[in-house]
Amino acid sequence: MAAAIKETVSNLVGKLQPHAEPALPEPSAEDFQKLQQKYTEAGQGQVFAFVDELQPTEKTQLYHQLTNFDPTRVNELAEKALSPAAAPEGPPTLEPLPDVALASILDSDPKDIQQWYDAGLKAVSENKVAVVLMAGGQGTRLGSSDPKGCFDIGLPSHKSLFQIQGERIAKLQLLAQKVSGKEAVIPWYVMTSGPTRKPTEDFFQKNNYFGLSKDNVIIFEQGVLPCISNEGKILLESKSKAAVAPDGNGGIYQALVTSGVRENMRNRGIQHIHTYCVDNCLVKVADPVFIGFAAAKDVDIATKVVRKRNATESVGLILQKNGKPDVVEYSEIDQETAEAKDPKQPDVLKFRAANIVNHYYSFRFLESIETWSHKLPHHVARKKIPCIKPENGEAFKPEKPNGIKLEQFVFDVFPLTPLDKFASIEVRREDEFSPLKNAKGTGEDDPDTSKRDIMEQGKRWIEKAGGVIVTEGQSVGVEVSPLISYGGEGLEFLKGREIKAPAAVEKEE
Ligand code: UD2
Repeated sequence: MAAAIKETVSNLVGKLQPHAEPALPEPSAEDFQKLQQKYTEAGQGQVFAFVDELQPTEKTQLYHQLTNFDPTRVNELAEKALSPAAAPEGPPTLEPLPDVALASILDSDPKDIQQWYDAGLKAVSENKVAVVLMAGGQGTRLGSSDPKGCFDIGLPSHKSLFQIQGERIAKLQLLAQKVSGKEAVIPWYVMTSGPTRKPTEDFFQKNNYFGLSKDNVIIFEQGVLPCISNEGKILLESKSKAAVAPDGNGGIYQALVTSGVRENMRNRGIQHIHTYCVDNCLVKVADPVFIGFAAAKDVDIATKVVRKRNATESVGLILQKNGKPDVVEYSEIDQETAEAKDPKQPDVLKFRAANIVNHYYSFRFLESIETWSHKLPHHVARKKIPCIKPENGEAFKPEKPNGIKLEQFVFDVFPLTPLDKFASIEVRREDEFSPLKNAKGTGEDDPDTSKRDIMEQGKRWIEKAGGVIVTEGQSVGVEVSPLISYGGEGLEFLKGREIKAPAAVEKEE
């Protein structure tokens, strides 16, 4: 009797409590039992260890979360992750990319670059270009709890990374409009993860989408994967919730399909997609040169690289693995390969094409996602995962890694492309790559280096246009708003003018 009363009261209380999310439909006892049996048979029954203590709404939440995973698949991934089989064919052969797949802005004919730019801008003016921003990562190394795109790197304008990127899109739309005489739209698809979705949506709304039309800024969410103990068991975050983590930036492919973003692109007639990393303050969003370069080569995938700073820089390496284009991530490269020297130039690294998370896809390639996305490997990150102890439900905050997070990498799709449908192009680091990875004061890839690189770029642009920078004190250059110049163009009005640095050029006088 008491249990019945308790059930009735909790049901009533359950209905009275405000729901942040729309109430999930309560599963039937039979459906719940079926799910519990599926997990138990897969040896993952521990996720139901405390189900008898749960309120009906908690049981419903647990049910709906767990129906998203296949415990048998989780076991396969855990098995592969915890006891990886040695590659039957032995260690892979690694070689730098062949010249046929490696162009470089540094030594390209300026006429070619201008042709690529014109073709790319034309594609933008015909509304064929879209942008996907990967913003689901959590800025743990940066020490900020906000999504990285919200970060203020300390520019005179105090613009966030999201605002800088949004204004570059706005400016490029205007440049394209000048070409075609009609409105150009570059849809901006922003991929978030569980932890970054709401704060990102709030930030975009608060900033009125940085002047873009909200119809063309679509925020979507990537998937999650369960966190797994070192014994291969799904960990519980609480008695009614499995511990989960974003499925890596390689989760983008499934997310493009399940979120309806790919369909939205199809309906808009998109043909070219630029995908990039949120923390690179110099990123040329929807870069017309890059779009024109990839379109001219008619490739399915293209990627920008910069010269690796040194053997230990935390970047993936674009190379040829067993004859296919591929990337070896910094967390998985052996020291010998990282330090190997070019036989023809002994003081240059043999593997020096650094990945900068700056990729191009043809839309036709994204139409084939369902045929290969399930083949992408999962990478293992050994982490300290707060959870509850399965034996007694006590909270456990580990001092050392107590389990693994599985994530997919966006570039693992590269080997699925034949070399003649793949291209990479080397760009200047000082013009295109300054990642924000570390907390202030680290001295490398931190807010101060981001600010320095933007201000110095503005200084170079102004001096190239004939402006004169008058330095006061320890100037670090000039911030040129993206709304004034996308890539250094249109600054002729500064010819012969003196600009006291540090400063911000926000409007055309
Ligand atoms: C990334 C690259 C690395 C190198 C380095 C340079 C990958 C897998 N690795 O390493 O090769 O280029 O950057 O900056 O790309 N993200 C998501 N969802 C996730 C995880 C990450 O959207 O679940 C996004 C994240 O918001 C960022 C980008 O992917 O925009 C790269 O993530 P990161 O900065 O955590 O990657 P990092 O620095 O380990």
